[in-house]
Amino acid sequence: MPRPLLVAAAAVALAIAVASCADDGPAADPSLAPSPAPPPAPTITVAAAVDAPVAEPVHVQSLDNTFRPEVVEVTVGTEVVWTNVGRNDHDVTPSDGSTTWGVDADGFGPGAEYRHTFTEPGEYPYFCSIHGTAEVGQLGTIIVTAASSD
Ligand SMILES: [Cu+2]
Repeated sequence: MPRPLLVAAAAVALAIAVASCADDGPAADPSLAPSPAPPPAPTITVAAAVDAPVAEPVHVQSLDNTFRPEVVEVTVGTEVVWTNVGRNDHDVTPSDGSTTWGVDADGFGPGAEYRHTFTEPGEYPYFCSIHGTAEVGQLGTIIVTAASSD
């Protein structure tokens, strides 16, 4: 093999090697390297805001044979809890015939509890049908007022 050809071949090989070496530039460019994904933002769960502080329940005792206190005033959304602290069965019967609240004697024996939350302002008279009528005897009234704005 003539010597000049060998030198030329070596030069070509060297040129290829240099070119291929220079060609790997883009991969080495740090600006093109994929950046690690940012950590996900922490999820913060906030409890639903409550419009007004939750009022404590208001208690009415059923004695033999009165409701005490006989008249109770609460704001809308306040739970009323009747407790039969007597020795006899009683009931809570809405005087206007409403069936959306009240409890009969089967559910309101001695020691029993009945709870109701009034959602509309108004006067809610009631009685015990065992020991009274809507006009006389074991009577009570729940007066529900609009929620205070503070
Ligand atoms: Cu009664």
